[in-house]
Amino acid sequence: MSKDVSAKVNAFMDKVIEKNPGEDEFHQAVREVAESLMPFLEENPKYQEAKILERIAEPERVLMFRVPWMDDKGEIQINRGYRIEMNSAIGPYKGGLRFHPTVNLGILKFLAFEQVFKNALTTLPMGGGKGGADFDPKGKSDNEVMRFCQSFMAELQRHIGPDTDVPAGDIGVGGREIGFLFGQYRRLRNEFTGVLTGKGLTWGGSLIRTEATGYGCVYFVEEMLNSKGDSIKGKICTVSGSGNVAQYTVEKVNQLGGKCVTLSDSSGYIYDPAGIDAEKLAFVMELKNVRRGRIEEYADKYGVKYVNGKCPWEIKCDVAFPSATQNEISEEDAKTLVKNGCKAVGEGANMPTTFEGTQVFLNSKILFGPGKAANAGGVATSGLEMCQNSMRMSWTREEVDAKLHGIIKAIHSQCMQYGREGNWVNYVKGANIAGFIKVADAMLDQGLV
Ligand code: NDP
Ligand code: 2IT
Repeated sequence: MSKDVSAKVNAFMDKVIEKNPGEDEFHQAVREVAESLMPFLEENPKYQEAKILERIAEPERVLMFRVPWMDDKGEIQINRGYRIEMNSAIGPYKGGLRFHPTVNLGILKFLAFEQVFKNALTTLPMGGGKGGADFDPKGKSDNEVMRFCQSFMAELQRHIGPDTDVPAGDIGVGGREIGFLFGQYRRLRNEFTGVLTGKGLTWGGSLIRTEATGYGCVYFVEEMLNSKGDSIKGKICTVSGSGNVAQYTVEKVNQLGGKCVTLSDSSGYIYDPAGIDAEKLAFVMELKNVRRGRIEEYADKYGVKYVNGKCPWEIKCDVAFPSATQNEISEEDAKTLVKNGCKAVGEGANMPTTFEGTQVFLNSKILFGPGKAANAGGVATSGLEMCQNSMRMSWTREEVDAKLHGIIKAIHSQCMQYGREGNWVNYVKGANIAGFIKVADAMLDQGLV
């Protein structure tokens, strides 16, 4: 980047930081996009004159609210709920809800900002939003989770709707939570609509939505590898996390003939050099989705290594699938992965690589699929769920999977179109520019909004 362009990024970021103090993850996400976009904006002054980037970095609306609920002991608990309605230029706000004790305004703003670009890439008409609460579902009974969800929705319901804002799951919000949230919305509003996605199959959910983020991420990596005449088949893969995204990443890698050798949770990781096959994956699903236990149990059950307090990036692999949380791959981790011969990274999680780690991947010119492209299969299938709800129809598993696969291919092509640099593709730049153009053009068309 020229000195002049770099000075423009810094000047823009100084203002963002001044206006949003202490929101480190938000600054990080905006900086990555600004760095990709600035040279493009220099060549396309219409976007600069209309201050589109400055407008996109400012949420349309931020909601923060009290969530009081009563625990099983009869004690009153108070959490903080949020919904960031970031951008609705191309469709209703759309994005997940995260329930995790680390949730704060800056984290949700980074996630909502990423979501705007990601949703634009899906080719579907969805704006960007994100929400959640600093509630920790770990160790809570089903009844406590239900009472929390009901209180959360008692406030959120007045701000959302099938044509306004359509939340879904994210960390700590899966099928159980979406059920409690939907039940409360339906009761308070006396309407049965597609106001949430990730619903159960008997009450408006879509086939493949549960699998979609993991499947989509593997499809995206397969596209990147195919573009180099290679494929997942025979590849050793490291996966972090052991929740929704990680589980279905392992399932799809297995189907395509690769081998996943790690999984993790916030306590540590397991290393199974023989590979996490279908039977072991079924154990993980029962452990994590039903018993809600720790991944360490896998090591006990299958007699493999468990490493406490670390992420799996020291394990040699061909492909890495970070699928737990933000900033889980440091600069050092990225260097280790590249040194050990890692050829491709598919970001199942949102912004799992630090800013410095991303530079390592880009400089080494490996195939690096950033979250807003690689994990867009989840929200894309949410878009397909909305579509089925509007039609009051449902598609078969094969139909939804084929549409998901087509969308991932389209995202990959958009990244190639805008990210090609010689015979290498900078997918970060490609995803940022392609996502930006769609939203920016809609904003230009719609006047000063
Ligand atoms: P889940 O809650 O199902 O699983 C999260 C996993 O990540 C768990 O294994 C959890 O471990 C681990 N984890 C969470 N927070 C931390 C942390 N602070 N440090 C270390 N490990 C952590 O969530 P998902 O699988 O749905 O989400 C994973 C990632 O994928 C997130 O970044 C999310 O934003 C992203 N994503 C999710 C989509 C979806 O459709 N669900 C779509 C696109 C992206 P533990 O059990 O110990 O907390
Ligand atoms: O980060 C994400 O894209 C999600 N958590 C899924 C959002 C959605 O609306 O399905």
